[in-house]
Amino acid sequence: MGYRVAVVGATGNVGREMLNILAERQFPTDEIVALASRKSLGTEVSFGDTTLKTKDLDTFDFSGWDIALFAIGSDATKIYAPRAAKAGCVVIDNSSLYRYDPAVPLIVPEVNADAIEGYSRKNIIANPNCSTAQMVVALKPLHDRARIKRVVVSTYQSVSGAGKDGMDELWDQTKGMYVPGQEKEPSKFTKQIAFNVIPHIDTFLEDGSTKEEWKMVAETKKIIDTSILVTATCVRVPVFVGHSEAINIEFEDFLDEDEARDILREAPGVMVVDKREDGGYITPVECVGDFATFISRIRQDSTIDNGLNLWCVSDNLRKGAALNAVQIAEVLGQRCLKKG
Ligand code: 11C
Repeated sequence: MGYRVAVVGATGNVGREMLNILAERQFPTDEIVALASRKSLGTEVSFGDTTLKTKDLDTFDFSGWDIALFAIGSDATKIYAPRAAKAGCVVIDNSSLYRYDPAVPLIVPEVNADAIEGYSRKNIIANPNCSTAQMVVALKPLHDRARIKRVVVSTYQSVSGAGKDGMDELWDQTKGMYVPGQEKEPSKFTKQIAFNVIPHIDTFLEDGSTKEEWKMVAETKKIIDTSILVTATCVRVPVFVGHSEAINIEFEDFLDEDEARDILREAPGVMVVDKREDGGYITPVECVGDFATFISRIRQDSTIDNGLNLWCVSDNLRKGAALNAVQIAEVLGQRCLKKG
């Protein structure tokens, strides 16, 4: 006995990963449907050893379906998520549309699973931005021990965060560097991404920060603790999958680097790889396809009284999106829903 599950946006980077992870983790499904926009109708997507043909989201009736994992943009989510929720299907939404709504829980299961109880107010649960998800997994156990005052984070975000078009642009532009006549001008990104880095993700805000940076601030507060101050610089790098973050943390209480390492070794969802030698740390290519948030380079920041630095890497399509959504579905199943 299991649930009737819909994956909405099943042909995109995140939708495909959702199907992979539901199958990998043997999520209890009685029935699964892959939904997409009309232009992708009939496209085949994998679910474990089987293949699903996508159906039309626009005409789909969510009545009798238990859970819908949404991986479409905010504009389309605004139309279809309320429709599903109203039909009694719990929406787990990967867009930013509902994240800051006080009536919608924003969940990272390792950090604030208890907040899921609030889902019934709208029948919607929000999934955080990928850069936030991996960071809060690392921060929460340290906050519980020594109370975080302030976080300074710089991100190194892969092009898959910008969808398949972002990946294609990096691939085509890189090839175009070597093949005369195949040069590719930037279109998805604002500047050349091949052999370059771009300090700009999402739109600019009035204070000079970007929306991506603002999301890391607002979401960390909502998920862990409103008192934590966060300042972020988000940067796109020519990596296909895997976001990296250099995180500087200032605590209220002193936290020794060895104790921090021990705490993180025990923390759910975290894998510590931290040897002070060549290669004794994790890089994005090594995290692809993995469930964990990897922490390396844990060290004291001697420029302040209670400071630590660390390096945090995770598969942005997994912990940053699809895995976190499936983990939310697991918690929902265990705590809130009856199996069909
Ligand atoms: C990126 N983090 O890497 C973004 C993608 O708010 O869910 C996810 C945007 C979001 O471009």
